[in-house]
Amino acid sequence: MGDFKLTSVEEFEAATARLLETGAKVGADSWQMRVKNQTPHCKFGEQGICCRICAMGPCRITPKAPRGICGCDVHGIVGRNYLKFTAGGAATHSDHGREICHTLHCAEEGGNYQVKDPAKLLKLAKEFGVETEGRDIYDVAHEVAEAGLMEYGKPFGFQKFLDRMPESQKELLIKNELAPRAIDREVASSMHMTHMGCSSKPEALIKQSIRCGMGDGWGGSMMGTEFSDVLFGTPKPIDTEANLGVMNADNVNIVVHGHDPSLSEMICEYADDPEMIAYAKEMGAKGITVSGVCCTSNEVAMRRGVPMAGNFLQQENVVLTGACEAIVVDVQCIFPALGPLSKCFHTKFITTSPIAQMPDSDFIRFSPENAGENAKAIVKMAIENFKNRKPELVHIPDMKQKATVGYSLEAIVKTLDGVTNSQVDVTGTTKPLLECVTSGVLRGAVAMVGCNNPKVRPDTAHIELMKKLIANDIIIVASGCSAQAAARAGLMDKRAKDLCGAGLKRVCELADIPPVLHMGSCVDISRMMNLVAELAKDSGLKISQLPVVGCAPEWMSEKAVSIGNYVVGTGIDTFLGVEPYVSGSTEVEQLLTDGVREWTGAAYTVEKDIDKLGDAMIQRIEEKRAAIGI
Ligand code: MSK
Repeated sequence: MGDFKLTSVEEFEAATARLLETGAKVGADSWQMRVKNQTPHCKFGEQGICCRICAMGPCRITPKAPRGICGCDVHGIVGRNYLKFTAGGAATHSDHGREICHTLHCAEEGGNYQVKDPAKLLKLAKEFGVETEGRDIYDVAHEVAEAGLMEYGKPFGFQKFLDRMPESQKELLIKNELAPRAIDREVASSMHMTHMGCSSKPEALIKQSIRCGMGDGWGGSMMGTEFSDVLFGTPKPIDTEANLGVMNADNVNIVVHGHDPSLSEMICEYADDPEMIAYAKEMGAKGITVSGVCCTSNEVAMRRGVPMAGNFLQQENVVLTGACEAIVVDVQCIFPALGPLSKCFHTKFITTSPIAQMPDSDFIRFSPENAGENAKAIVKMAIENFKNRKPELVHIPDMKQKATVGYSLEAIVKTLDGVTNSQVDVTGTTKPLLECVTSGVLRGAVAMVGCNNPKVRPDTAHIELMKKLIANDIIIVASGCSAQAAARAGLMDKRAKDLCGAGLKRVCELADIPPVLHMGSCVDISRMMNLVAELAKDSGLKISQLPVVGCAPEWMSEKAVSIGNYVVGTGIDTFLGVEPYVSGSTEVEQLLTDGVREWTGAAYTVEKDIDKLGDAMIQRIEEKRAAIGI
């Protein structure tokens, strides 16, 4: 392995401890302190048995009070809470997708936003029935964007992207009333169903939770991904680096954080501008370093190779380095704590979206029309802030790993083409990957996704599970903060092949890939859905028969529940390391861990012990292999 060594969680923690010392010096608050203040958590909330959907309550279910004032029992209350949680997540991802549709609608030749992947645009045009012959590419782009926007409110039919599914899964969903209709309708129906005096039957509430999630995964998120590729390019393998050591003490450091690539792409564009670099030098810096946190980071890493400073629970750490001139955020997963924290340093906390406005921030409203001038203003603001640094507070942990990222579905198909000795013409299909799986060289695949959560020692579950799975010849596709945990540890370095079983190691060598493939941000879990759909179609199997599972071992957000629901709705067994708030209802628990299988072909497993969680996934993969006789 030469000088290659994974970075351990203990090393991550030592770096954080050192940064928290700086924080203590300046009187900064931290999530670690706030977790202590909030522990123990409310038991009613944890079990999902508190109802506050009307003003007769709030009602809490106890042995003495088994029903709320309206008479709703614990199963109805838990089910409603679960559906509301899902609707929050589905609305969030889908609104992100909608913003991207609007951005595409504003794209123009020579404008702030342009079409970077015309081939993908033409493919989408065909799917949406948009005429392309002899038309200007931007006319096509605008009509495709409009067709995408119509998916949010169309009065009839199902989500267009369901046509990408194998017929077997699509039919199963339609039969069980789980096929998503208009995206906004699924969110609105969920809110309607959970209103006082509507649904209290667990089956109905869990079914709608799956359907609402499907509207996200096969609707809003998928549009977020596909239309972003049209605008910013479909990712291809690219080298980058990960962990806090990517920040550079000599440079102006701009950290982008959030989810929407429309902002971060523009910031990167202007940070690379020779005029801006010259200005940074004039201000005493050697250059400009842009790095990222959370999914915005994933977006620009996989398209531009922009380094990843950290994931969700690292967001305060970037400010604690004392070397962050500006942390620029768009939407989702942004701690409001960044405002007061930035005030303890010279850092500018810049919010840009009307969706995510926070106290103690500089609000620079970003829109496709003003993107160029505002991105330039933000970069300038960061440069001019360099002189305000307090050198005695600067400490950037000297830790980073190399990573190869950018494995879109298209890139995976291309990269794995020719790995096998197949005589069949398999170009442009998933057949080489299937052949690796059916021959047993690879035992299967796991989609590792989701956040960090202080309930789990940060990053441990992601990293330990990945190590265990690759040692067992199971290839990983990763996204979101899970992908960043992998990159920071070194699991996206191609040299990590030496940690794999013999089969996966061979595949990594032949295809020249790392064992953990970075598929992008949270909305890009839709790429994984397209991948399994293609695998099922190319193999003639149902999705639920493939030796593939999903896992979110450290999840925390409403979006993660929406994702879990669409992964299960797609027919993929999903393993969680953090309990959803449903333990108060045996009926809801039973439905999620077993009952939904009849409707979708898959179900949830919840296991907090990481080792057992890994064993359970391996066992499920082996069971699926045995069931199809491979
Ligand atoms: S950023 S949703 S903490 S994965 Fe997509 Fe990370 Fe979870 Fe946010």
